[in-house]
Amino acid sequence: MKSRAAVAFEPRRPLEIVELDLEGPRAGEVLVEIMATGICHTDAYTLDGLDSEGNFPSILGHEGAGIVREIGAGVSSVGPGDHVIPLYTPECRQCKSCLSGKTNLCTAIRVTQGKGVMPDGTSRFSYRGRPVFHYMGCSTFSNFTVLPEIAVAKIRADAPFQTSCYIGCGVTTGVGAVVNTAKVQVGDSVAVFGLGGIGLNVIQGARMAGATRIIGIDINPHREPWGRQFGMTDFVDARGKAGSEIVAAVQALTDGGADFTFDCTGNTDVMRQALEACHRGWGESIIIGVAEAGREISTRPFQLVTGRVWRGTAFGGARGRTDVPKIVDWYMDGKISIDPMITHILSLDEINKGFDLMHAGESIRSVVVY
Ligand code: NAD
Ligand code: AHE
Ligand code: ZN
Repeated sequence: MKSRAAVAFEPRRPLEIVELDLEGPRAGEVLVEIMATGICHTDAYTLDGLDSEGNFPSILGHEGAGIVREIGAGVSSVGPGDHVIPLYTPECRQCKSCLSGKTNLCTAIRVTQGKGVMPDGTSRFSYRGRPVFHYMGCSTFSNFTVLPEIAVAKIRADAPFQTSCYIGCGVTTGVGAVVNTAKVQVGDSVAVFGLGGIGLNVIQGARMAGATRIIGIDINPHREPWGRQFGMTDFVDARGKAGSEIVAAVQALTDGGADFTFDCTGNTDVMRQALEACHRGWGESIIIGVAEAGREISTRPFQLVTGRVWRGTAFGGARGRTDVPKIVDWYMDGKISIDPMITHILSLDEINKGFDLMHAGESIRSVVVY
């Protein structure tokens, strides 16, 4: 069949909207009509050539929602007409990681996913007879995509696509980092570095968990009202400040350091600030941001010797097929808010504008509606 898609032919070039060929689902796979997709900073990072797993030409996008249109042999957990969210972190419920109960990082298809192909090693997408790579196992910048059955979460049919797509990455990552990874408790203090599409969800997760002091740090002063809207109690304007000044500002607001800090920037210098801004003896700093290939984190070992913990989280520690439908319920029940964060609705033809808005700091989330 044919599908309209925004193709990343080369790094650092605008996406091109083309009609390409899409093969139907093979055994264990499903064909999904994507109804809406968010644009996450990780898409921009890969398009900018900063991803060590970046494959080109490829169809980016990993924050979608859509409808199953066809299933391959042996598929039993979803059927045509079901509403689903694609999962870049699948949940096979059979691999060592899934069975461990200790992680959401299912390993069933991770190797082929990183190579931009389906689990059988081939791509379903082609353009003018040449294969085009999948991306993060999702490729939601195509109107139709093929996904492994274990990489779709079935969600309720009354959830709007153009907002619930954000649960496919940003919402789950931010809220999940608080509730699943950090396990923030009532009365804790939290500092969030970077108040974009992820950081604001960390803030709303912290408010939901009952954190009393929620500090936001950003180099974009326009993010202050955004943070306050979702529960931030204090703002540190990081413009022109040295890392040590930012750490001192958080320490001053928290009697020595926050119980939990979160990096939502992908900047390794900020990751260090976040670690050093958490409390001596028990503070935990959670890395959410994805840093460009070749970058490394560093700090004095003394920071860890004195009891700070450095951790990371992917997809907010969420087990996709199990947890995503619950997060959709939280949204539909008004426990978490999404609508105000969708600042721009675009057509597929306008998708490059979404990247421009992100880089200019003008959007929280742009969503392409097909
Ligand atoms: P975004 O562009 O919407 O937001 C980034 C924010 O960080 C902006 O508000 C920006 O002004 C701020 N910022 C930039 N440099 C800063 C600095 N030096 N100090 C303080 N603030 C600074 O991006 P996003 O979509 O929120 O994504 C944030 C990061 O999270 C990216 O690195 C993305 O790749 C990553 N991410 C990780 C996961 C995961 O599962 N671990 C999931 C989604 C996104
Ligand atoms: N390909 C990158 C890894 C990027 C990365 O860490 N991705 C996150 C999701 S970001 C969503 O916006 C993730 O899920 N990580 C776990 C995993 O298995 O990739 C690189 O550095 O090579
Ligand atoms: Zn993402």
